[in-house]
Amino acid sequence: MRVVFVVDDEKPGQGRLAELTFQRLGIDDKTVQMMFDMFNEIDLDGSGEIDLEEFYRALPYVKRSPFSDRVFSIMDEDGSGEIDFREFVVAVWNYCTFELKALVKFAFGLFDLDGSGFLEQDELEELIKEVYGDTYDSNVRVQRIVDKLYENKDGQISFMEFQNFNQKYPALLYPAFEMQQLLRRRIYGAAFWEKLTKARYAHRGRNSNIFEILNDLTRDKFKAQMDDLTGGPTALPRVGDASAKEETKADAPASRRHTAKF
Ligand SMILES: [Ca+2]
Ligand SMILES: [Ca+2]
Ligand SMILES: [Ca+2]
Repeated sequence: MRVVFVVDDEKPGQGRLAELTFQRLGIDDKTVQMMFDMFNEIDLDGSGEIDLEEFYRALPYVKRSPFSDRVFSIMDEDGSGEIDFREFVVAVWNYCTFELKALVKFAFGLFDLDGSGFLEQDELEELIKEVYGDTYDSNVRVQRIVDKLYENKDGQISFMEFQNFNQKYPALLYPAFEMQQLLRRRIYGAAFWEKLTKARYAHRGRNSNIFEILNDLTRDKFKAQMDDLTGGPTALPRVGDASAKEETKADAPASRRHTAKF
């Protein structure tokens, strides 16, 4: 049975903050519903959030690794350990509206695990293993690309080098593009996302990242705005209790994410 999405502050990621976020991203009701259907499909136990186990079940071709755990934690914006509906929509929108260069930058940022601004050899190997999985060692074409990437390098690759390399050898990140295409097709079709992608970069500029777009729509800022409006603290739904201690803990991963390169 299809569950219709209704704004409900009692449910994590389905309250007013979610509604405002979807509006900001230019996602109409029909698309929200489509993403809600997908979200409910992944949320096997019907808890209203996606946990790590459900995440991996939804992606049976992904083998669990530090990298895929990192993808999950990036989606889990408030660090609650589960992905609520708002976090899900933001992540899907962000990924599906990346233009080529932004997708390359996203991949670069994901694998620059120590945040040095460069991909060191171990990070690069991790990237290739993750993107190509177990077939990496036996994939002659990928091996050749990797050898090329290491040629004349000082053991670290800057974003510029990485980007230039991708232009010459798009096969390196092909699986990442393919995943974007699959996701786009599954949700609303490629044409729809092409339109949103154009709108994203036309309205917000080439360097806009998701944090700038939603800058005043973070959980804490939204809460402060609502407090101003209502003259008192607003109870926002969150997992567990909203004690001050948990607030600090939950905020840590989010602020760390701002330093990641998207
Ligand atoms: Ca669940
Ligand atoms: Ca969460
Ligand atoms: Ca690095």
